[in-house]
Amino acid sequence: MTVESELRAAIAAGQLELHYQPQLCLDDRSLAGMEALVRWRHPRLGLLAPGRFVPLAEDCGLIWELGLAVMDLAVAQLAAWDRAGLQVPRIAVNVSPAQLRPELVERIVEILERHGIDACRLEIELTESALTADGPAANGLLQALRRMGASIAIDDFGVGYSSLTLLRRLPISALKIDRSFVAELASNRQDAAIVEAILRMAHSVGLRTVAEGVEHAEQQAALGVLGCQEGQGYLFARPLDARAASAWLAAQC
Ligand code: G
Ligand code: G
Ligand code: MN
Ligand code: NA
Repeated sequence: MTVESELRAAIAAGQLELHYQPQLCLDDRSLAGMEALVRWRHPRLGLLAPGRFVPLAEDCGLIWELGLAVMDLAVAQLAAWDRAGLQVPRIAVNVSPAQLRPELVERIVEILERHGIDACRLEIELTESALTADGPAANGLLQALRRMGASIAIDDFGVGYSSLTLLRRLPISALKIDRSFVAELASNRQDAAIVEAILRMAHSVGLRTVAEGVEHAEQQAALGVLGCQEGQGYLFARPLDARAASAWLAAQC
């Protein structure tokens, strides 16, 4: 079997699973949302990280099916947490450039309705490359997602191109500052200056800010001083499987 047909069969067989990483409000450590991160529970190779199969799915066109499976699992998990009385304001789902087809909006609406989840609790994470590759077409689709009620975050912000143009042109709700800028935030004055500039710019145009890769209390403190609203990283929690994420949530209450 080729890897492609193996992945196609794996999606159908339910071998994809999601892990979840909390995103916290930095002022009071309350939960802002959970980011869903896909893994492939491979029968022989064990648990595979997205880097092992997402690029392949993008190349062979399977990313459409994979993306819908991920969206369904993520929204279903949010509904399950609701039923369990575990409060999760928002679920963030990564979406690849190749998923930005017009039908995406109706498919997401169908998934949300089937699970009884309001669109305002869905955040779609897109990389800058997703937005630069296909400017005008992506813009129309993003407008439709916003009208539907979902929010849109730019992932890995700062490592791509034409960041400032994107902010002006596209209906973005939030910026996720790439973890490479956060890594030495507390010790490198240049990185601190870059993060400060990103935050000032983002807030001045009304964008919410999320810092990625927060690993140390010093980073959290520096981000708090600079006014970053949310943080995500090993300091708070690693990506957790559904069971561990539910236990983590239960421990927060
Ligand atoms: O979980 P991990 O740290 O291995 O994630 C690595 C990368 O894989 C992340 O940067 C994320 O953007 C990407 N990724 C994770 N889950 C998904 C997904 O469901 N769809 C897409 N397109 N990318 C994902
Ligand atoms: O979508 P994105 O590329 O941002 O996916 C998040 C990735 O970052 C996941 O692969 C996750 O495992 C990883 N990650 C999450 N928190 C941390 C952290 O604190 N430090 C580092 N180095 N990686 C992290
Ligand atoms: Mn992401
Ligand atoms: Na990221």
